[in-house]
This record gives sequence, C-alpha cells and structure tokens, in this order.
Amino acid sequence: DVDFSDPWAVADRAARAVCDRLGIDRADIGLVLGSGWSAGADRLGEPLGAVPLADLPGFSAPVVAGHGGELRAVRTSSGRTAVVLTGRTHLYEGRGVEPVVHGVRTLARLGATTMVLTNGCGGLRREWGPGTVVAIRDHINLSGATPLRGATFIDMSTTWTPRLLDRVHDVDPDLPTGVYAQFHGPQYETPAEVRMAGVLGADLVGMSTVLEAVAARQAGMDLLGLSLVTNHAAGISPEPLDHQEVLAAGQAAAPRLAELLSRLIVAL
Ligand code: R1P
Repeated sequence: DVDFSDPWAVADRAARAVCDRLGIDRADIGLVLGSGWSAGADRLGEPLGAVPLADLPGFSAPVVAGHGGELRAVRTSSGRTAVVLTGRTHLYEGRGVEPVVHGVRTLARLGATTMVLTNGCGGLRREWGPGTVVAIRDHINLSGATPLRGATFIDMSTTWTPRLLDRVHDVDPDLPTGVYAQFHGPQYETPAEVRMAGVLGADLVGMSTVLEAVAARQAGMDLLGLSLVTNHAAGISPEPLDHQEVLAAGQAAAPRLAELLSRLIVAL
C-alpha cells in the first residue's frame, strides 16, 4: 500500500503519471462517477485515452459492483479537458480517508478548478422515486471522518457552488435540489438512522461524496454534486435494501444520466 503520510506528494505523483500515460498536460474539469453513473463517461466528448485506476500511484481498483475502474481523459466540445474517474474508493473499504479523497486531490494537482461528484443514494422524500436525479445543495457529514489534519479551518458555507447549481438548472430547470448525508457504511442505514437524518435536514443518504467535497473545498475547487436516487431509504420503503436494486436503478437511468452529463459538461 502507498504511504499517504504526505497525501499531496502522492497526488503529485499520480498527476504526473496521468500526464505521462495519457499525453495530456492538465485538466480543467474533474468528474467522479458513482453508482449508476459510469455509462456517462461515454458521452462527454472526444476520448483522449484511459488508464486503469489500479496502475496509478495511490489508486486501487474499485470494489463496488457497478463502478468502473478507469481514469479517462476527454476533450469536451467546448475545447476543455475533462478527467473522469469511473469509480471511487469508499471509507468503508478500510484503507483510511486519504485514498477516499486521492482522486479529488489528483484532479486538483492536474489543475482542475471544477469538480463534479456523482453518486447513487437512498431518497427520503416519497415523491422522489428511483431514477430521480437530485442536485446536491448542501451536505451533512455523518461519516465520523475528515480528510483534513490539524488546525485546517476551511469555510464550508458555500461548499456546493451556487453558480454551478444555476448552470444545472439552465440545462434542466426541473431538477430538484437536496441535502446529502454521508454515513460511514457499508451497512445500509436503519429506519431510525434515516429518520434521524431527516430530522437533521437530509433528503438523501449514502456512503460517499462528502469527504471528497471537503477535500475539493480545501483545494479551492468549485463543486457540483449530482445524486441518483436508486431507492427509497430504509423505513420510507418497506422493502429490504439490496445493492442489486442500486445497480438496476443505475442501468435503467443510464441513458438519461449520460444525456444530462453530456449537456452539463458544456454548460459548466
Ligand atoms: C451502496 O449500494 C453503494 O452505492 C453507493 C453507496 O455509497 C455505496 O457504496 O455508491 P456511491 O456513493 O459511490 O455511488
């Protein structure tokens, strides 16, 4: 395993490896594609190349079914370079918090100033059925972790960049916004935990995204978050939760998600 005692040094090494392997010299936009979103990588623009995540310093192959295992570079129709991670590392994998945010830090070192984080999640609102896409307006960190060390006091009052939310609404004026709460996982939430999250102001529950958002803010990046509601959260739905259901909702929504991302990437 890589030594993350200096996480930015590992990010520098990974960024150099990306440039060497893909023949690019920088990135403008970074994207992380979560559960349900990986098909979106195909419609973002002209492919510039791909490399298995496991080949890059500090990265490893995704363990979650439905996540892709590549870093891809794409030239968008507006002439910008987007670098896409088709999978992510989760806190519950037990490798610590540094690998969870390593993708965001690598993108920051590549020069990306805009980060798009996507995920599949449980929904607390009955009116948001499986397949609903929700733009993240704010978040709650229930993971018990942070990627920051020491007295690193960063402002989180506009973590999810309002200007980027406006751009999303230019593309789809009807897209709802919500508050995402990150649990540690990997067990799904209990009905009582979901009720707690709702009382605290959450609309969405999942096991990713928030720690990456903290790292992106530390790096000064603008941030957009998109959640695919794959199921109603525990207690909202009477059905037991199952990752197969998450995968099926993602597959069903894939063409719509790809269309949304392809329009967004030029609007950002
Ligand atoms: C659970 O079904 C898995 O899907 C979601 C949850 O966080 C969890 O890993 O994955 P993403 O958040 O990476 O989309």
